Amino acid sequence: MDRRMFLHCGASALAVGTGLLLGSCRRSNTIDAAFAPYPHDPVRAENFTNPLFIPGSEGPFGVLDVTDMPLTLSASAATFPILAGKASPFLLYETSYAGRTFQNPIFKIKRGGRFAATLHNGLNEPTIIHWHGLHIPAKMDGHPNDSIEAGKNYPYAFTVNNRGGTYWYHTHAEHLTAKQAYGGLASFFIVEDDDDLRLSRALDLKLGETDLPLVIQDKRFNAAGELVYQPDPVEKMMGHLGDIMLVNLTPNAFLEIGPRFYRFRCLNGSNARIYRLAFMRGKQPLAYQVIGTDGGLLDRPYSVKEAFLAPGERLDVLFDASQLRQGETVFLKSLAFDSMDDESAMGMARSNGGGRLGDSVEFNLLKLVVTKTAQGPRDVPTRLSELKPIDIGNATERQVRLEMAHMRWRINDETFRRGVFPIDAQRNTVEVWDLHNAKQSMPHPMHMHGFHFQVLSRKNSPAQIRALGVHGSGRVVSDLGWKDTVLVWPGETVRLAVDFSNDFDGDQTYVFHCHNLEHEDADMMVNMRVRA
Ligand SMILES: [Cu+2]
Repeated sequence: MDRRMFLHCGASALAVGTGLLLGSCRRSNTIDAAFAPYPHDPVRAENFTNPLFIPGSEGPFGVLDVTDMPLTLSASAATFPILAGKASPFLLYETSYAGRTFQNPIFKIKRGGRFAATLHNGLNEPTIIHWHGLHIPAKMDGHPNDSIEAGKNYPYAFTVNNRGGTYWYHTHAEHLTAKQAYGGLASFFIVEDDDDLRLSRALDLKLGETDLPLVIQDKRFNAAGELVYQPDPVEKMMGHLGDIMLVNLTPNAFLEIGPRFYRFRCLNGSNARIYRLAFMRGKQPLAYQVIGTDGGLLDRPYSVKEAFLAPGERLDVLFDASQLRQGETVFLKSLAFDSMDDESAMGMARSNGGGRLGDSVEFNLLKLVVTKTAQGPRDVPTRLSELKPIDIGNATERQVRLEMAHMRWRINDETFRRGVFPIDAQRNTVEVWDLHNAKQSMPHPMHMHGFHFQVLSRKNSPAQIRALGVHGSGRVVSDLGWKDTVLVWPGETVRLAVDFSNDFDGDQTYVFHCHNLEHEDADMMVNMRVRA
């Protein structure tokens, strides 16, 4: 028994002894070795027979231009057919406009436009919406303290000054985020600016046709095809993994494409699963170009063959299907990787409804088949946008430790408490943060509300991250550009710069938290106050 195994079993025995955790001391690779096919199993390519759900101009994920157009958004319980048309309990944001109704509308807005919406809580428990990635006053941000009771309304009104890009919105109710987001309360918020329009024109990209938002999620269903969320104590601590992969809520999805460029705006909308995204022609990974991250377009396209995407993060990519023959098939996959969960001191492999699909299994997300013939422009612009580095000349340094103590994940020894401000910053100052993840830990996707940051470097990264470095600073492609969520692996130190400039009235209290939603709900979150 090696040291790590010993830690596992020791910690498990301790956990069982204290009644906090139940389970055995298996390692994740033991579980994966037992992988067996099941209905909708994403490992089997032949299962991919469902047309990908494409956002239209109404209905589920309908695209709604909300520039200067107030609306009412109601969060409510509904049913939604996901598996083979079987109705499943689901939570939806609903709105209507000009005779059209929308469920989980994809909001589209021009940079500088005014957004106004009243959230109506039609659930039987508190909720609130967080506009993930938007630079808006704290009162508009969906702080968990602002959760509203059932039947109540919350007014939102703000100007969207963010760069063009792929943002999103989702529930942020205190201790209920994981359950409600998993249940369905999430969609895209797309901001358009001149850089975006220029790219769309250059490659003749159209939202809903050749420019496709793809929300990637893993979920579990019962035998009746109903969505199930019943995390056990281990999953509450490690994060909840599903075994059926949904892209735009389609299990085993395929998309018919033509020999041209496609823009895929990938959003990891999963509670806890990390994806290692690659486009595979058989066993051959095809290069694709990363053009944007959380906060919009990069300075130029970066050609890669794979990239990690953690919960909350976005990766905007161009895929060139002109390299494929008619009838040829390519899979967007998540490649196998070391989840590093078992570095954690309490060391339980994440169980998974029988342990069918762990991170060391390679599986498919979306099948692309070339059936169309229409070609498109071939010249990807060499310049996409301008990225101004944050001036860190006078920056204040801040150390942020991520670790577990007394069976809880903590940020600088803190868990979330109202009225306590472990991160207290000053408006119009620049800070440089070192996010240190403990060696005995698991990967934590850390999300900052209200402000975007720039990743400066990665140190002590695990080999699977070092191998993907695109700069001497150890950064990987998903670190480039403006970020609101960054994945910090066990033992790693991620250095970032953040500029707290804002012109909002008074002190602003946001949160900084882990976007593994089970971690968030277990209070791996702190108030982040920016004093006026
Ligand atoms: Cu975490």
